[in-house]
Amino acid sequence: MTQALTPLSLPPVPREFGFFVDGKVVPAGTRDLSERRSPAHDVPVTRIPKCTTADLDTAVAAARRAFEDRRWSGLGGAARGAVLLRAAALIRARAEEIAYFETLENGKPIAQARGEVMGCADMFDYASGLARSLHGDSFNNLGDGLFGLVTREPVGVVGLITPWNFPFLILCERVPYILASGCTLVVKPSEVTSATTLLLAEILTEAGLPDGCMNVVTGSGSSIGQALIEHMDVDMLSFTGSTAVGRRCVEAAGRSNFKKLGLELGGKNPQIVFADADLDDAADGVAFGIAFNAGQCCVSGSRLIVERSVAEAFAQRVQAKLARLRIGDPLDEATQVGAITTAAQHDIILGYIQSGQEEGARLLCGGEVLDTGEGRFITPAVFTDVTREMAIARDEVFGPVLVILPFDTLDEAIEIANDTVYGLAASVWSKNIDTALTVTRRVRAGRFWVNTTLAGGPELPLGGFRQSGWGREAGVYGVEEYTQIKSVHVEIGKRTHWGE
Ligand code: TXE
Repeated sequence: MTQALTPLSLPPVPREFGFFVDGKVVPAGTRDLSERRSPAHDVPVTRIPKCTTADLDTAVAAARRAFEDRRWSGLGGAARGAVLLRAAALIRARAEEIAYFETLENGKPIAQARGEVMGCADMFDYASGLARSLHGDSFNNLGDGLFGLVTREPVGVVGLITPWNFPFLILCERVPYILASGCTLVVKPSEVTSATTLLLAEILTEAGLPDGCMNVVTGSGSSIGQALIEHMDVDMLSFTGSTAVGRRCVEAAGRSNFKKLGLELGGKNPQIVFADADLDDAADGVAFGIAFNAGQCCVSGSRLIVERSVAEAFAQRVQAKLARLRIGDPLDEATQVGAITTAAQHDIILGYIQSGQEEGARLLCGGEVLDTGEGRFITPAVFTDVTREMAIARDEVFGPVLVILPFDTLDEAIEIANDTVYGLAASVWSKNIDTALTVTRRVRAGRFWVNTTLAGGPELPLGGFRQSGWGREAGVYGVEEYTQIKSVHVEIGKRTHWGE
């Protein structure tokens, strides 16, 4: 469904949000508010309450009550699916409002934000079917006296912590699947991009989700986030963010109640380009892979591993594609690359661009701060003469910084691609099916693209190998992740007594 577009302007005053517990918006009251300024315009756009740990306890208690009295998990899958379908329709109906706040808080282009919101509605559509099809297994081969069943049950109360790069998309890659499984949840969105999570809570209530099934507490990672990961009454935690905080989640689970964990962490993802690829397609994909969302993607293709015979010419093609990008005001319909979301991230990116040059890499293009008079924008940087030891080649920069590493043989390409602690995503570009499939098999990554990049949808799962995380979100696997398995042994006829 498309909506009539009106020219977008900044809000005259920041919109104040409450947090969300037990089916109701809770106004900030006497709590402090954090004011979010648009990273592209540097004006205040939202005000969000800083919840207390007592607020978190109230939210977890509401989710616990809603889980234990079976008001959600006790419904049939069809009834749960119907709520998710209604939510999908309401997301589409409010797409313009959601995209607007996503752009204001995050700085991403409005056209991109709209596309993401529509993709999110599709996640709810898909998950509604999963609520109905989720099932276990049976064993009818245990002899005449015994029948075996394997059933799936929702894990319980889920804590969900999300980052600022795709606030609504990452949320919707998880929430409909969590709800399809029958779990209830408490979400802690990033403190800089909380608005659209609060809108989703309203939408789900309007769609008929029973009170207490989706709660949202807002505030900082170090206070509310830390309290959530340590909470004794949260059965599972799904965390997306930095590797450092992912480690804290593992430690906190060990210190508290051994809650089950799903983690989606960093990436340093290879784009492997062979000389026999369609080089124009590949250059387009590589430019998109590093500049999309201003490079602030866990799945950004930040390492270009390219066959030496074409490396120089290919770098020029990528440079030409990047030079044509329209970077700037994210409220402009034509903008392709928006702002850097946080001041801290802006400093991190510029720090890497400087350290790359200090370590001896050559800055081929970009890496400049755009002088727009307001806001934070960096032009995509491409580095050559890079060695694998350099920080720009090893660390997740989380910004528009591409490093080029040439290779001579297929084995060397695979070896370079695997020379990272991460394993989130990878792309291979080749017209030779043997080459493409060999690379796909041997490079360690949870998501793979062949002759494309950053493609996705609700059916295919997300998640990483190695230090990129644990577990999978989305797809059938995504809903199963929020279930636990029970084995049921059923005696048929009279039991054989012990000792007889
Ligand atoms: O992430 P954090 P930040 C990477 C990226 C970036 C770096 C820092 O490299 O430069 O992380 O970004 C919450 N207990 N990625 O600081 O801190 C926080 O409030 C519990 C990659 O923003 O990990 C937010 O909701 N929660 C990544 C969420 O964790 C805590 C996406 C993510 O914030 C917490 C984002 C704590 N102690 C950043 N501290 C990806 N791979 O997608 C923070 N949080």
